[in-house]
Amino acid sequence: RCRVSTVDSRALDEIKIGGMGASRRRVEDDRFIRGKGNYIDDVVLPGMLHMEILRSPLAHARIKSIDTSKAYAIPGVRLVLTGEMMATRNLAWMPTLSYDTQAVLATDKVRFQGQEVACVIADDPYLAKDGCEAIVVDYEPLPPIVNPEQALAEGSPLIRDDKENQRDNVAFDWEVGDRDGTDRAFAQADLVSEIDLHYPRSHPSPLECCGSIADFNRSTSKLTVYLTSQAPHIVRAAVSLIAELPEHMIRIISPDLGGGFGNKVPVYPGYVVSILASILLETPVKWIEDRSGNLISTGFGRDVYLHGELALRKDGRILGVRMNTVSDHGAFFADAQPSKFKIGLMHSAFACYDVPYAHLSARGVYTNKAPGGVAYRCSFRVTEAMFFQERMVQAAADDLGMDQAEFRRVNFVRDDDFPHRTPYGFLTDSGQYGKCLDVALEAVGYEDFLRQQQQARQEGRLLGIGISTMTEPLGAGNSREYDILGIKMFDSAELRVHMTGRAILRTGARTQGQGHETTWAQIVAHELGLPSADVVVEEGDTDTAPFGMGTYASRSTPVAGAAVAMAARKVRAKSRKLAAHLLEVSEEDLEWELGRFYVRSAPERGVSIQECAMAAYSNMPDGLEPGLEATAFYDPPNLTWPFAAYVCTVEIDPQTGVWDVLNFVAVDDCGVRINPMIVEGQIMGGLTEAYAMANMQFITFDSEGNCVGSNFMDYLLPTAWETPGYELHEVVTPCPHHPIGAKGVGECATVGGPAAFVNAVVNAVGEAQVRNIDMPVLPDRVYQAITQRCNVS
Ligand code: MCN
Ligand code: CUN
Repeated sequence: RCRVSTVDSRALDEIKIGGMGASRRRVEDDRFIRGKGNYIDDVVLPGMLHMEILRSPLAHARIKSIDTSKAYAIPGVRLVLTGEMMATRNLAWMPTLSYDTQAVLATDKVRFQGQEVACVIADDPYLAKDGCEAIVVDYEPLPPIVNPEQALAEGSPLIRDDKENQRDNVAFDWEVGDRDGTDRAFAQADLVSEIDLHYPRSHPSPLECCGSIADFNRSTSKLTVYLTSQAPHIVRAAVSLIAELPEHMIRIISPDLGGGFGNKVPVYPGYVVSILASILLETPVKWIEDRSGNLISTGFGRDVYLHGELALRKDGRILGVRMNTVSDHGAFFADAQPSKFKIGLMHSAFACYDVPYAHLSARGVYTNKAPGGVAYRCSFRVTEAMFFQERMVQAAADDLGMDQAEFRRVNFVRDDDFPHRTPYGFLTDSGQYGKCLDVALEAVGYEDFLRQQQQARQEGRLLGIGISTMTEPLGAGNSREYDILGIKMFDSAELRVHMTGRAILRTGARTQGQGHETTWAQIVAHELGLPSADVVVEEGDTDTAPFGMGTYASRSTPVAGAAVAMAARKVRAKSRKLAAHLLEVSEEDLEWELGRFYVRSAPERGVSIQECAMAAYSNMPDGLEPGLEATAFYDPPNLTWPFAAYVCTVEIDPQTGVWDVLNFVAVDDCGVRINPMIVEGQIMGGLTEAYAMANMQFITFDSEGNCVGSNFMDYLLPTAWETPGYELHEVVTPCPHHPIGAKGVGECATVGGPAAFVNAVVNAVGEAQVRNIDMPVLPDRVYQAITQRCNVS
């Protein structure tokens, strides 16, 4: 499907070679859909042993003793590792990506249900599992803490008694913004709108769970680890620090990934123990996480409570914002996020609105739940930020008695107001917010729908419309402000053009399904005029890929993608020298068109990029280094700021509370689109996840800290049956600082989508009737809202 609207000859040339703007078919899908992918569980090494993890059945308990003798008695069991044994090698605890510590295997206490207590390594995975079952752990139960309220209550048991100076269950207290200015704004307000919200804990649930195969070779001292990671270079650094092995002796290979969605960013205990086991046994050790293990123990998303306030003027202008969040981090503060920002980029809220003052105070707490917090297509908690923002906006418009769309329009940053300083201090650089909203409202038939809604109400039918508009920061970093554990967030790309004009491109990003193998080649095609089919893309092997911070926070196109363009431009610059030599003119006399240099005064005299490539190996001018390769490191000047306007209409069955999506219109502006089809796929996938969170997904815990939702019977994934249809539109505002004008898009729909669904249901019930229904907006909650006129959580 070709979606180029201005069909000029340049665009047609790009389509022909599969360059920028071409909806090129995803090259990786051929192997994926034929079952020919090479995932972690497909990797089999000679002599490989298998590891299983014994997990804690209790949420909070002291470990009195662990008896492993019965496990060792099972033939085929080779090694049993406990926290005590890890401690003798100083590996019982490891640092997290947020300057906290996390138990690798529990020594003193278990702090959440599902925590790693011991590992058994055996000849096959079944024996290893038998071994786990034979281990006898004597626990002394302690009172579990399952929510922030309990955690912060007077006299509540201390979860992190392992930390020397920890006196309570507070992981951090953090604030940002202008407190005094915000107080002044509230003092001047005609009206203050308040709302309490909870973004529940949810789980990314990639098709493939996590796993690792560690292979330590004593004779070369080299450690090779196949591992499910969105950021292999960070893992290499972490392993080097944790295991005290030199970096050049560590090779992390992240093979094909069956989805990540943020689940595969952290470093998990299973990785670390499999590595130690391989070093001790001098044979490869494989650990494959099962689904329950994944759901109860690995990186979750959200779990944030908000008290939000907006200071409003009668005419609809927002004068100030106050946000007060409490986030539940589980037993360890293990979020992966930029070091400076304790609650991620939550303070990107209200970036699309022209608000003079804002203040955010954020408190993170420990509870007896699995750690994580930044996962599930969130871009460092931007998901929560935008959900809170758009729910606050809807409530405020209602308090003012103002039309939802009009309220947004009145407060939008205007097209000519860029660069714009957001109320919390980010700098946004481009966007056409009003236009995007207009396109969405037009597509959904806004005025018409409002009339229908009135009419329907008189007939006892409940129709609703929800809007969500937001600009979000994608693409950390710029190394001045963004780092993880001090490692600056830039990226790199390496391009090698062979003599026949075919090329290999490598980056430090790691695609998990986003289609980098397709789109990076398109960027090279656009810059060099090589057909994208002639460019192979490789990611995920730290021995061959140049350094990079990995794929998350939709940072690949903004950072690694920019590095790809810059590396290709270096190759083009060198090709120009070769072309000048071949054409016997000076470089200044040459012009460039897609794939060809020609002499300005004689356009018929030219050489193709392929001829330049051959010359780089066979006919280079004196003094010019042979070969045609380039590496570029890219440190972006700013984040990219895509915008989205999502509008959803729903109808509720008043007898049951079941709601159906009538229509969903999505207008995304992610700047220049490299591959429109892939962008649309990202948006549809993200909207489906948004729908899932709004409608069906949450992981809850009972009062004992038992995880309710550790399987797909309880934790629901949307299938084609439930998933609504979407109508997609685009607006293009190029990113002013990105080399090809692209902005990130991978998370836009998951970030902006949920509020559109929830706003629509609340609107259908009637804002006068109910202020809020917490996600997931289950039928019983909706029914309660209809019949009892109350807030429902
Ligand atoms: N793209 C484009 N034009 C643009 C922007 C992006 O053609 N203007 C293309 C890119 O080239 C890339 C894809 O869209 O092929 C997504 O790009 P980008 O927005 O840069 O996001 P990332 O590649 O960094 O992907 C990360 C993002 C995150 S953080 C999560 S979580 C997530 C998501 O992507 N996980 C996914 N989408 C996913 N999609 C799949 N299939 N699987 C996951 O695990
Ligand atoms: Cu937060 S999930 Mo994605 O950034 O890997």
